[in-house]
Amino acid sequence: MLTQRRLLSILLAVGSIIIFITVLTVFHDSVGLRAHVTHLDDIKKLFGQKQDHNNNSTDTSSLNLETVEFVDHSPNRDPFEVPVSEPEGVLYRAEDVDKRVPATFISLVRNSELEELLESIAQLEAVFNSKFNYPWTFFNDKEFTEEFKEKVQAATSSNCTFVKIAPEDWEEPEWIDRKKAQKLGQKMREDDDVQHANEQSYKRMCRWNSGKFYNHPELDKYHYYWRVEPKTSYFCDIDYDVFAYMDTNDKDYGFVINLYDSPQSVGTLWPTAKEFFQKHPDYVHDNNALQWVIQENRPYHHKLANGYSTCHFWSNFEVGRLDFFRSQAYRDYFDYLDQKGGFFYERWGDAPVHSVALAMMTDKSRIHWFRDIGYHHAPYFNCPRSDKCRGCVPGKFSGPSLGQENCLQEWLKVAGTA
Ligand SMILES: Nc1nc2c(ncn2[C@@H]2O[C@H](COP(=O)(O)OP(=O)(O)OP(=O)(O)O)[C@@H](O)[C@H]2O)c(=O)[nH]1
Ligand SMILES: [Mg+2]
Repeated sequence: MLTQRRLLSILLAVGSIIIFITVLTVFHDSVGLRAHVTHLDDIKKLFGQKQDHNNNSTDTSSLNLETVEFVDHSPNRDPFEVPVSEPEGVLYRAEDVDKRVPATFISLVRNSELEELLESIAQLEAVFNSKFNYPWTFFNDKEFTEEFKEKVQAATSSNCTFVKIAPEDWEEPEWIDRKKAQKLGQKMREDDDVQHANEQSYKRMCRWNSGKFYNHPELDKYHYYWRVEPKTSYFCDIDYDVFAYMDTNDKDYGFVINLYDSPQSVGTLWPTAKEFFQKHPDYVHDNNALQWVIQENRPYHHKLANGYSTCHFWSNFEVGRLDFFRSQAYRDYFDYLDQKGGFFYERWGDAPVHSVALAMMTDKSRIHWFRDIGYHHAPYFNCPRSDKCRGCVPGKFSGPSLGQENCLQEWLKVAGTA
């Protein structure tokens, strides 16, 4: 009897343990499931979407790119009034030869701009590159002349490479109606006074800078580029390796000037980009700078550009990580825009095209304002308050009538000063 009772108690105890373990497992699973669902909910809230990974199509009708909540990171003081020094963190110097990264200056330039280009090269060599010896790569849709090559090579002790762009990378793709493009460009120039709108070569230049340069085999060996134009000035000594700074700090892009664009030139750029991001919400970065893209401080711009602030990084200066542009995401983005024809039927500039992509597809902390690099391309300046600079007025952005074109405050509001 005693033995039977003991057996019964043992069975009861074992049963209880089994029930306890089963309950615990179900509870654990349900907690796990809840966490998972919450995570999905968060993602959906962020993108306002339903994803179907099985057939690779995405119902994104409610992807919200119209409004965004953001934390205001505006600096306390006008950044143009603040003394400027080198960026924080580890900086590599001329003597750190083993810290050089694969990088090149690039310049798309015409033979006729030789003298103005030599000016730019001389200044950049003086303030930076005579210390670091990064190579130069020059691109042209025509053959460079011997005189051009000789004089340019004589302006630097670094290696220079001269590249002729293939016609298929330069000219209109076959789906573009050139007559229509010419007509629309003429109209945009006459009716809206959009500069260069009637110039075929300008539009080709913008398209090449938007979607072609990074694919050129001559750049395959490089990770970073620094774009240089003729008729530009560099006012400040740069005593650290800018490319190594980009690399060490995981930066995708560096700019000096942040501007509003001519809204007529990009009338359908943002609606087209939005369409693209609706189709590829997975390309939209969580820590994006959407607010900078859609802010409405200049209602006229916002209206004519159909919801785009027109703010952009002025791309005649840019230091960029080539793999950002070589990524599948950027390639898909460019191809989508290219198919829509806006490089020729409007006058989409490479600056807003790069800028919208960067704002949406990378972490905004990977975009750096080189506040310490003094720069001028008419009619705008970046002139730091620093004893490393000379030849420009500290804090000056432009002549008096163009101050409203500065969008830097809007960028800093969204991204801070890092
Ligand atoms: N090879 C070549 N280079 C070009 C052509 N069009 C423009 N570029 C170059 O592309 C860059 C941008 O052209 P710019 O004419 O300076 O354009 P922008 O800066 O918007 O206009 P500006 O205010 O006049 O300087 C410059 O480095 C030019 O030399 C072209 O048809 N062929
Ligand atoms: Mg220029």
